[in-house]
Amino acid sequence: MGTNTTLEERKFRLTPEERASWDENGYFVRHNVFTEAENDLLTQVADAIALGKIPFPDHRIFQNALVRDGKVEASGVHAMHSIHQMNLYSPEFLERTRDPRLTDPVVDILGPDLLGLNSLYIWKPPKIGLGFPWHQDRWYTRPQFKTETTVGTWTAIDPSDIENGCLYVIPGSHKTGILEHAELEGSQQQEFRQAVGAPDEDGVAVEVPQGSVIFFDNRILHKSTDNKTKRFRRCNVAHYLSAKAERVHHKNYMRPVMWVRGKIYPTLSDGVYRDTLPSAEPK
Ligand SMILES: O=C(O)CCC(=O)C(=O)O
Repeated sequence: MGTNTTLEERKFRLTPEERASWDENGYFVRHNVFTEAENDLLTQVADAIALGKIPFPDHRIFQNALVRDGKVEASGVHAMHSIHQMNLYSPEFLERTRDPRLTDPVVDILGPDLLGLNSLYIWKPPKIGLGFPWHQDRWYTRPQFKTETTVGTWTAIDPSDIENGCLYVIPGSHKTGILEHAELEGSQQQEFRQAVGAPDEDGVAVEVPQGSVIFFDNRILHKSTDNKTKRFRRCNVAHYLSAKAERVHHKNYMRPVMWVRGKIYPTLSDGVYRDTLPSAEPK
């Protein structure tokens, strides 16, 4: 599928109802966006990486914390938690990140020139898959890019419900600022910190069938719960940034960004991966 459609050609643009939900709540949901076969392709790639059949940098692969800490025994994909930066190394994930079914609506929010920030595959395996604490993704990118917001897309690879650990959001929390985020305690996935003072009672479960996409403002408070079922709860999360955002240089780490569609501007041209998959990351 083409990735550089003109503004007029954008078949998957926002509807007025989605725009209203975006402005008011900070998210909206689209159903039947991807077929099971399309999502199976992503699962095959992710599973092959997890099983060591496709090379991938170790530091981007995370095991389930209970397995990692020796609290439960599990192997293969049942022992997995997530992989980060899939679109830097996998053509299949890069194509998904550039798919207009994800990017057309994002253009209405961020403008025509888009970069990809992170692309994750999350397994949340049966019985041991752990939830994520309340957090705001923007808390992580705020020191690195000058821009109002970034946009996340959360694609359900499996049906996602309260029992297997669906996403929860606090509608409207994208308007109330970025909270402090504190370290987690105990045996949990350590990749996310916890937003301090998030009002748990305001959380709304966003249950979705396979193939649905949740588009969310990266300032929205969101979390997910543990998987208590015998089913997997897998998803692909792709984040987008306006190419007009300015990079704040950090001496130790530059978050890699990937060209998605439209133009690249000098403020960010530094370290943007464009047409080919890189073999190494910028220093
Ligand atoms: O998929 C989940 O359970 C949570 C993912 C999430 O919160 C994130 O990627 O920011």
